[in-house]
Amino acid sequence: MSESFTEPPSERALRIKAIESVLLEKKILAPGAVDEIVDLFENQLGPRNGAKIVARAWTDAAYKERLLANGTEAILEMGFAGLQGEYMVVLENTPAIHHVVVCTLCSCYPWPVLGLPPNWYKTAPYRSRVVIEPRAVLSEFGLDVPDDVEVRVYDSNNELRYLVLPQRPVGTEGWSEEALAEIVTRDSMIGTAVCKVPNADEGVV
Ligand SMILES: [Co+2]
Repeated sequence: MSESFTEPPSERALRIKAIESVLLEKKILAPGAVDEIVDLFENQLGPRNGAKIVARAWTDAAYKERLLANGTEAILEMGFAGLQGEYMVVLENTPAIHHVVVCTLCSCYPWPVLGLPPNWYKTAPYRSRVVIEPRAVLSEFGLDVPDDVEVRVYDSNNELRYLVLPQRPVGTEGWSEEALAEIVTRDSMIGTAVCKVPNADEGVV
């Protein structure tokens, strides 16, 4: 919690803060509004759409088939489409293959299903390193992919955006679609995490 342990903000962050301060001072912006909007798009609204897609695919085999055959159409079927999601391809993670998504050129990201990209997704180290040493990068995210699982890196671009369909965790048999959607995280749909049953690891500590 101590301020003294936090990194100094980046130049861009400082610039944004400065703009925010001016807008607040001129009473154009309500205090906290920017943080709320960013949080809404980055963590709440955006990835919740993708989570609904994943939960549906986990519980409806026919839907999953359509989703993998034509991501754009099947995602539209759930009501999600638009800017930065005009052409979608869904990559299914299996016990043998783990997919992870990047945009090596800039920060292409499927807005209609994931919202705004997290900051790390836009950084040069992630964009370059995940292609060269995906296992090492995933490990830094806390995800150690077993050696017998193949890691495939997909590079997004202007025309094409990817959504990872994570594996359904063991122990979720009989769960409702709504309950399943709750455990689908943003990072699991980028491929830098896997879905877990909450508290499944606890008790070991
Ligand atoms: Co891009």
